[in-house]
Amino acid sequence: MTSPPFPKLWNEQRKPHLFCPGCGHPIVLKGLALALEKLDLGKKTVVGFDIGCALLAWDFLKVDSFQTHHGRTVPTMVGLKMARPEILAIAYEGDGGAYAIGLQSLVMAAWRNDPIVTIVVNNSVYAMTGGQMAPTTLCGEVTDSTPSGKECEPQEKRAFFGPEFLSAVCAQNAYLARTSIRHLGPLQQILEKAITNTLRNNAFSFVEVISVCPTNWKTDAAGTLQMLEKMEQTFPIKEIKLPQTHKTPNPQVNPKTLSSLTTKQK
Ligand SMILES: Cc1ncc(C[n+]2csc(CCOP(=O)(O)OP(=O)(O)O)c2C)c(N)n1
Ligand code: SF4
Repeated sequence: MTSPPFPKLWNEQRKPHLFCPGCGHPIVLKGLALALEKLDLGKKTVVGFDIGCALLAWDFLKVDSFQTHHGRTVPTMVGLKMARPEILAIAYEGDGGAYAIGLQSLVMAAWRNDPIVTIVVNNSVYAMTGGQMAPTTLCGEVTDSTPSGKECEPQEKRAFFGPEFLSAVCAQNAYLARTSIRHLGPLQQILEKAITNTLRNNAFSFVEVISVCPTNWKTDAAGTLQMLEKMEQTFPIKEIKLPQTHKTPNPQVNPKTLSSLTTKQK
């Protein structure tokens, strides 16, 4: 029997992990670990985990980590990157933290082209606090604070599209994409591309990952997949902005690895 291909950055001593069964976070974290391992960046990386279910990941991987106030992981990681330019700074947060309480910080980081990678795990609700409506809640979705389903009239009340919104203010060499937990391969590739862009071009990179929260959605396995499909139909799974740059590559990253990166999304 072969053992499952767990990344070397997997912190086995801290397993079983703290997420609920069926949660999407461990898939995102596995994709991140595989991406860091492939680019050989484990020792250079610091991840800021926001308050929300993301906080349960603080010792999930063998990388240095920070715990920040809700919605404040982006400015914290920008500050760390300014103090320690040699590191790879990653901000990891939920859609509530990113698009509600932390939106101002996120917009300004994109506007200033701060050289950090931001990963937003979009599960359509404020999960840790019991499943209240978030900016990403779908039209008609029942949450703790929308018991009759979220109303979307007028249409400006519809779900918030994070990467599309940021594309209006970000710099030419920024990278913005949306992917899903459905396929680990493309998820890992998109994360590699974001990390590479930030290191090579000293630029802002942003990945939203469509995820699941069976606990707050109150879904079984089939219901969770159904809701994931609805999310993927609402939020386009694609690269939203590719970097346009002719800058010299940063020697921190092996050029062979860079040229082998593909961007195919299923
Ligand atoms: C400054 C501040 N405001 C509010 C809270 C309460 N709070 C903790 S987690 C959370 C919601 C998190 O939702 P999200 O960012 O979507 O992450 P998820 O739990 O869904 O992964 C809130 C409002 C807090 N901890 N700190
Ligand atoms: S509440 Fe939802 S997002 Fe949080 S750990 Fe459980 S399944 Fe995951």
